[in-house]
Order: sequence, then structure tokens, then C-alpha cells
Amino acid sequence: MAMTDYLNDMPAQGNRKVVLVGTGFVGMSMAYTLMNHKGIDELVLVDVNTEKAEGEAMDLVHGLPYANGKLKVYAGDYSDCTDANVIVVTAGAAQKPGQTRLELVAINTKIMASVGKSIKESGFNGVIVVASNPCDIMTYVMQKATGLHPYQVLGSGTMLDTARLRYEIGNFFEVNPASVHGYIMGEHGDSSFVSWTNAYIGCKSLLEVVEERKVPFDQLQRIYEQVRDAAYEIINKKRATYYGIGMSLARLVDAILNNENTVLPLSCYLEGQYGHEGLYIGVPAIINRAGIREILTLPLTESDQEKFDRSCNTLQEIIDTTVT
Ligand code: 6V0
Repeated sequence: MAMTDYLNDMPAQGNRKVVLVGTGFVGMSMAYTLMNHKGIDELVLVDVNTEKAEGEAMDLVHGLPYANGKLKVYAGDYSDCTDANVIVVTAGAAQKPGQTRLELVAINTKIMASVGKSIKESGFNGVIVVASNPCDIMTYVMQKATGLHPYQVLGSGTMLDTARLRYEIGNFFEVNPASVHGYIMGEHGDSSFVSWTNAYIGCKSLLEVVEERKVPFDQLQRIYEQVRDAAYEIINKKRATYYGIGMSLARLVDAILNNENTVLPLSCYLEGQYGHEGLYIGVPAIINRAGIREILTLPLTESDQEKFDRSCNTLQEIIDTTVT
């Protein structure tokens, strides 16, 4: 099915409505960030723990007089999805200290399948963003459960990892992270990698900057490892990570609602790009109100292509053995 086949049937954007499923740390960090944006009209909180959703809504609305006063925030249920533009799913178990994202697959697959079924029954036809871990697999399960076009369902993928990367590079080279361009690609997890040949400071190749400043290449590897292991470190120190992902999700919701055609690294459904198909994995893509407009295929070195293949194989094996 082409993207244009479902575009005309999507909800109008006169009333910009976002439904959050899962009002835990991650979901509420996004909700709090969205409160301070002017771009949405209605925010509905859904959780299996209805009291939690109600309490969170009560707490949030008390900030409205000092933020976006015309925003409607309330606890709801899946009937609220029918005319929503975007649903963000952050429901499910989170990593415990020492646990990998992939170890959450069994429990969160069940949750995603049941949330997806309820979304489908509501008649929702907007864009779904999945952040629950393991993110790439959960996005796959959500697409299967809802039957929506694979481009209408996307995962936050390596958006947070990429933000961490840009922050660390900016910090090391003393450049504003907004001027650092580059992506963590692959699984949102341990098999991710950085395509250094596609990384830039401004318009200048990062590898050239590294050479000019005589920075040992090991330093880049150290930055990558810091980024890869950041979640483990934060979870060890404070048991959960949520502000960074909350801000990433709010940025992504803006990009969708504003029909921005912005490039972000997300978990996207591959249909032959980078030599793979039939799975969700982190790649840069152009995002607008239809979800994924187009996946950008970057030129990868042979060794990066091998890393990408390994990451795809890791995810495919889990899909084959655990999900289907
Ligand atoms: P949390 O604080 O335990 O919140 C989870 C929420 O989900 C709770 O309020 C639950 O009641 C709710 N929930 C559970 N089952 C259901 C259900 N069937 N329907 C509706 N709601 C349900 O976890 P936290 O918010 O910290 O993490 C949520 C998910 O995000 C986890 O899977 C994390 O691993 C994942 N993260 C993803 C990141 C990313 O970059 N994609 C980053 C950080 C965490």
C-alpha cells in the first residue's frame, strides 16, 4: 500500500490530539515537556493503572495556568484514540539494574499486543510512536497488532542514543550539540553503532576535524561506548532514565503534528533499504504527519554495513523465536 492511500483518511489536524499510553516515568516526562509546547490542543493519559493516569492528569492540569492554558489534559481510555492524531506508547516493564533491553521482550510483547488490539478496535488512523523496550521489536509487534501501514507506526529507535552522541561529541569538541550531525544506527540497544563517515561538525567531516586536532581515533570509540552504556549507568545510579527520552518523544510528536519533514533517526520499517526488509530498526528518516515519509539511505563503509547486518540479524532472530 502506498503512503498516499491512507493519508486522506487520517484525522484532520484542526484539533491536535495526542494520546499517551503508559503514564510512568517516560510517558510523563514527555507529557510534562509537551505541556510547555504550544503545538497541541488535547493530551489524553491512558494506563492500565487508571488511578495513576487520573492522578497524573490532576497534577499536570495545575501547571496549565503557567503554561499552555488552552490545552485540555485528562485521563481517558481507548475510545479517546478514535480521533487522535498521534498515540505514544510507553507502557510496559522497564530495565532493572544490569538487565538488557532485550530481556524485556516476553513481558512487553504481551503488553504491546493487547494495547495494539485496543487501539485497532478504536478505529484509530493516525501515527503511533512506540518507546517501550526493546523498542525495535515492540514497534514491530505494534504494527502487526494494529494492522496499520508500516510507515504509520514508528519507534523512537536511536533518537535518544543519537541525542546522547551529539551531546558527548559537542562536549568533547566544545561545539554546541545542535551543530553536531550524525547518527547512532541499528538496534536501540547493545548492537547499535555510529556511522563516523557520515558524522559532521557543521558541514565539516568529523573525521577531518579529528585528524586536524590530532585526536586519537580511540577517543571516538570511547564516546560511542559512553553513549551505548549510558542507560546502564543512569539506571544503576537512579533506577530509570526518562528526561532525555521524554524530550526526544516530545520533539518527535512536534515533528509529526507540524508536518515538518524533519530528519530524525527512528525505528523504521525496512523494505529493502540497506539490504534488509520486514523489520523495524534505527535509521534516519524524513518524518511528517503521515509518519515515515522516506527512509534516508546513507553510504555505509563495508565495516558499518557489517555492523548494520549484525544488528538486523540480532533483531530478526528475536522476532523469529519470540514474537511470531
Ligand atoms: P514505568 O515507570 O514502570 O511505567 C510504565 C507504565 O506502563 C506504568 O504506569 C504501567 O502501569 C503502564 N502499563 C503497564 N502495562 C500496561 C498496559 N497493558 N496498558 C497500559 N499501561 C500499562 O516505566 P518507564 O516509564 O520508566 O519505562 C517505560 C518503557 O520505556 C520501558 O519499556 C522502558 O524500558 C522504555 N524506555 C525506552 C527508552 C527509549 O529510548 N526508547 C528510554 C527509556 C525507557
